[in-house]
Amino acid sequence: MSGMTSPQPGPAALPLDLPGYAHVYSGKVRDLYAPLDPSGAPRDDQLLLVASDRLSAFDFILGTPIPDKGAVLTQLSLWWFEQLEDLVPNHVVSTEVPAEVAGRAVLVRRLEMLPVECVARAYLTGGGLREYVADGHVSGVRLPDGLVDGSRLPEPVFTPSTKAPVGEHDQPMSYAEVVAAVGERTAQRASDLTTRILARGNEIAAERGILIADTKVEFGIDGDDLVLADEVLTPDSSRFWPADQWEPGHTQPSFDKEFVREWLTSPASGWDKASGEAPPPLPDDVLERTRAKYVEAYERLTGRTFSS
Ligand code: Q0N
Repeated sequence: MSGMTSPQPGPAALPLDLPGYAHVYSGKVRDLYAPLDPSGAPRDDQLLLVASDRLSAFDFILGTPIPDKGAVLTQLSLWWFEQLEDLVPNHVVSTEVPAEVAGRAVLVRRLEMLPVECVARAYLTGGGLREYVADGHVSGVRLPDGLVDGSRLPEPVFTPSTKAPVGEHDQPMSYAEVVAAVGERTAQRASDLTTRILARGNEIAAERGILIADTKVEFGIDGDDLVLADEVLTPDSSRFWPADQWEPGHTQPSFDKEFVREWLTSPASGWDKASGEAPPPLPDDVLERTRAKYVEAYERLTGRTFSS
């Protein structure tokens, strides 16, 4: 399946016209802009990271944006950066951003990014479960016998993957491949930090009724330091599960996408995910209930009220 493309490989939306910024990159959900210096040239030391309201489901970017999703995830990520400050430095420079992207953008330090998606798993599901079923290991780590979909692992495991271009899927990397890409010392620090970020995240989230099954983080290098970049411990970068519904042995409901997945796979949507066709627009009630789940995750985790 390597190199197989998704139905929507290209940018999902036109870049914004932000005065004082030049568009540099669009991912599935986030866009990057470079601030322009007084001469009009793009600065090489900073980026504006803008979170959109786009939602991906079944490998499609849905045509219906979720109101406030970009702001909720940006505010959640900023809160996590603070909770993690004693563990790892982060790329945030300022939350003073253009009015058009208020609340959903951050000015960040431009770093030399590691060419590795740093993933850690605290519970077994998805690709990790498939590896375990095949030979009892995930990412080279032997796990106990008898684990099932949703089982909690004895401790978080580092399961790195490649950074695939938009439209392709990340592929698992062995630890040896990470070492070959970034060197032994950086690989060891990235592995250690990634598992500690997930462990800290779960200590905090468990008190608030949320389990974080796994997470993907990105690091950049600044001199001798590894710096946490991108977004951290959001529902887009992590699998959030409602703790009170956790029941190993089957696929766990997703904290945020449950209503979307349920509706898209129900006869009511008239959509067949095997058809290759784009999913239909979401009905208002599914949209509103999904927005409410993002806000609920933010409010439960942070103890703050979300205001748009
Ligand atoms: C960053 N991307 C693009 C290439 C593009 N702080 C940062 N400094 C430098 N770069 C980035 C950040 C952040 N955050 C660049 N995303 C984040 C995404 N990659 C994807 C793979 O292809």
